[in-house]
Amino acid sequence: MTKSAPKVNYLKDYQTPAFTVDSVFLEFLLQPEATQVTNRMQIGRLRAGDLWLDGESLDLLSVHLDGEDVTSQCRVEETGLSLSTDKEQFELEIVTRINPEKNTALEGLYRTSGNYCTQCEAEGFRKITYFFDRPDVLSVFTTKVVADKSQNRYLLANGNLTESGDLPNGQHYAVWQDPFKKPCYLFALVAGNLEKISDTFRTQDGRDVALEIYVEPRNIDKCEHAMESLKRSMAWDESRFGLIYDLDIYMIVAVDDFNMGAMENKGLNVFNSKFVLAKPESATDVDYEGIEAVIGHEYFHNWTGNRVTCRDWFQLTLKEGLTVFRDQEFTADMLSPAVKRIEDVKRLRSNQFPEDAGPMSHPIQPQSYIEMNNFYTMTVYEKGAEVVRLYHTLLGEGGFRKGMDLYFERHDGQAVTVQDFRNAMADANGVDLQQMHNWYVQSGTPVLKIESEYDAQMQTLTVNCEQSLPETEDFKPLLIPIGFGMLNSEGHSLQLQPIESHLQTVELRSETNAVLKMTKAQQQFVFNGVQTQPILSLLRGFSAPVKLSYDYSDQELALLASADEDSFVRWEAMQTLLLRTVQAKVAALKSVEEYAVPQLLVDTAEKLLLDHSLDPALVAMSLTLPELGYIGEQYREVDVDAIHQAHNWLKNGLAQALQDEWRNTYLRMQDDSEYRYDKRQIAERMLKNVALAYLGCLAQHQERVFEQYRAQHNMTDVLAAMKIMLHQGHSQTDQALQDFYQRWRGDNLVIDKWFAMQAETQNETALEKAQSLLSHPDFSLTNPNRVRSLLGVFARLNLVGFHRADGAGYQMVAEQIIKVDELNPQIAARLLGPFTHWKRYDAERQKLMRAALQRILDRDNVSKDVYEIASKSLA
Ligand code: 0A1
Ligand code: ZN
Repeated sequence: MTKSAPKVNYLKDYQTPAFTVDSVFLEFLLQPEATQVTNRMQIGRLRAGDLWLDGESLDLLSVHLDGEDVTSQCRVEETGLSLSTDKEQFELEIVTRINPEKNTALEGLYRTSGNYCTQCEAEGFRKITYFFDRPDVLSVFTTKVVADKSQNRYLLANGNLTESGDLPNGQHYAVWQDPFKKPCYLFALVAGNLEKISDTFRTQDGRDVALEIYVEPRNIDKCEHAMESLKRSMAWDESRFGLIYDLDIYMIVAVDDFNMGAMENKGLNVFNSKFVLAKPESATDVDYEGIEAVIGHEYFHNWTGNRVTCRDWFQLTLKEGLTVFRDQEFTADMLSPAVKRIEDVKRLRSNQFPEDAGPMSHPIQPQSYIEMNNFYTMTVYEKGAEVVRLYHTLLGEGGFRKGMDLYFERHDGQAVTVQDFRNAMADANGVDLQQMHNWYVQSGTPVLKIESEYDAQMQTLTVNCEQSLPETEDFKPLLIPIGFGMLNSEGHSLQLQPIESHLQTVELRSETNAVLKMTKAQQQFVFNGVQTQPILSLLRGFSAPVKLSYDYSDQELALLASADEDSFVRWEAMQTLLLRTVQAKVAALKSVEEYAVPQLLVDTAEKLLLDHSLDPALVAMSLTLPELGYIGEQYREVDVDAIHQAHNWLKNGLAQALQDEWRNTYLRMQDDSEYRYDKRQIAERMLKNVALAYLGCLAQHQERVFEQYRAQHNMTDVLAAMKIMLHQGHSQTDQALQDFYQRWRGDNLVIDKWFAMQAETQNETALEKAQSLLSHPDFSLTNPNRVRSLLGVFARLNLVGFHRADGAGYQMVAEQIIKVDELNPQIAARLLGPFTHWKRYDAERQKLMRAALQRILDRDNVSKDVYEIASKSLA
């Protein structure tokens, strides 16, 4: 908490550590309000100078240097402790006291549902004890946990259990040893009355690893999918990357109060329960997929993050971009690569692109930060993963694997930089990847402008490409692989023949599929033997995180949507047609022009619905209207009401025009068999529920929606039906909402959905609804999931309610952010997101949004987290 402007940290100021901590012994005497932590470190000197240890909100009890009491010689400041010594090698023992019960920021050691747990990334360890809280200080940790036995059946920490037993006064203890050196951000401790499910995994090299998932007793029936996901992750990392698990035990703990998704602490992952607990009645397909992905993500960190870690926090994308790429590939292999790719592109475009166009825009390797927690962003994670994917696209699966192997060979046990990763990729393949550096240091979404010229006489096609970064002077060209193909007017792929001099820059992946390697600001690619004017298929597979600008006609898009060999391009073409239609309607609403849904759009949609050879998931995604936020992105000034109106208009229009097809599709996709999490069932449910959403627009099909709710077949179908009822304002909505609440009260994750679906519903009373939910007995400002379900969803997705013209939406959210900031700054800072885009709205709304930001900022006790985001957005 601070009044004067807080300190800024710069990458350029990086200095290697002055000391090493070879080993550390920690002892925790757990008490809810007064936990005593003894920290005994074996320290070695690397450079001359005083000792500085990071520490925050700690009660210092004593300090001993090689057994001598030096407590009074320590200078204790708000952010740490310093001590003068010129010893080369010494033991330092520090005893502190902390209060886990009062810790509502959920960083360091805190309590959740009466249990103890920790969160140390990025800089939480300093709230547990004084330490070198930086990722390039790696130590061997031994942890002894002592606690009351009746309240804490399990005592867990990183590594292998080496000792345990009973103590007097109803206490017991456990000692855990982690043989692998690690930075303190990977430390974890958990204690409490949990229950576990156990399994084993036999590694490729024949070792049996014990797998354990710990949850609150009431959730013990919801762990199976997480356990299966873990085993699949372990097998996948062995087969795809040759990476084998290294300890004898792997533990996962699910907690209800967690700031993020999950945390990869060595051998003891702590998870937001949202990414562990599932059963068909209470979790959707999206939840199941999320669990598999996050379990995979944290598991994959064991190598990309833990065995090889980051030198400093500016390198965060080294572990996160790479691990997200790995979890994306894992999900793609488990389900459908085509579907997964589209899901990831949607996520990137609706979340990362806006971030990169707003005041918090930063490169995947940021150059400075005030509060590191603010940089766990879509940019560092998702754009970072796209950049890792570029290496994969450029080098191919085999080349990428060679690079990974060399990376581990060189850097196992080290704390390294993104440059080290790039060097491994380059050296393993004997190629120069220096230009990739430009992706790490420039922010903003690049624009790739393409024009083509067909010369009928010469039968050549020239593709002119130009890249730029809006608002970046002195822009350095990026290495951009462009997935490329050509179709004739019947939709058949054409053979690609690059001219002789372009054989280096056009890499043929098959006869009809190429990657154009763009390295210059402007570049030409020329093809021979093109007999008719072709239709271009561009950026296949979304081969780079750019905005493509190419002047397609509607007819070309319609053809691509049904005929291209690349599923991303097919999806994209259909989405562009839908987007154009909404945009045309928005324009028409502002004039007095009439505008009808174009027949070409209806025909193309119909064609997709009638082509039963297509993957239902791809049809479903193609025919889902672009999100309001994404549509808004296309405008310099967002007209919320017009976009909302045009969106509904198109949905109704398509519902009417294709009623029979929607009904037939709905019936064709119905399946009464038992719920399974598999590719086919997921795809069919997806298409069925898209069809139902269109049918829900039509009065004569209302009953069908309620019927699906009543059938209670599984949560995917129940939730889909409820959202349709809410969106359309069906007469049975209140009845269903009440029924849903009664059925699920007490199940936190399902009640989160109940809050979220109401917070998301856009109508004239949206704000009043959100306000009334704030005083619902189940609402809580201290539980991050609940805060996100109501306030996060409302501010981000309820454009109509949040952006109400009178500013009441802004006011409500601002008031709550102020309250949250006093409890949990990290969560408060994340809620600010929607306010930061104030420049995109009309003058009156801009004024109101800025006023709200100012009010949030102008408080004596504003946190650094909130200060950084609010001040940067107002600047
Ligand atoms: N490393 C985790 C994400 C994470 C980051 C910060 C946290 O608290 C501030 C918690 C988790 C991951 O990528 O999964
Ligand atoms: Zn991660």
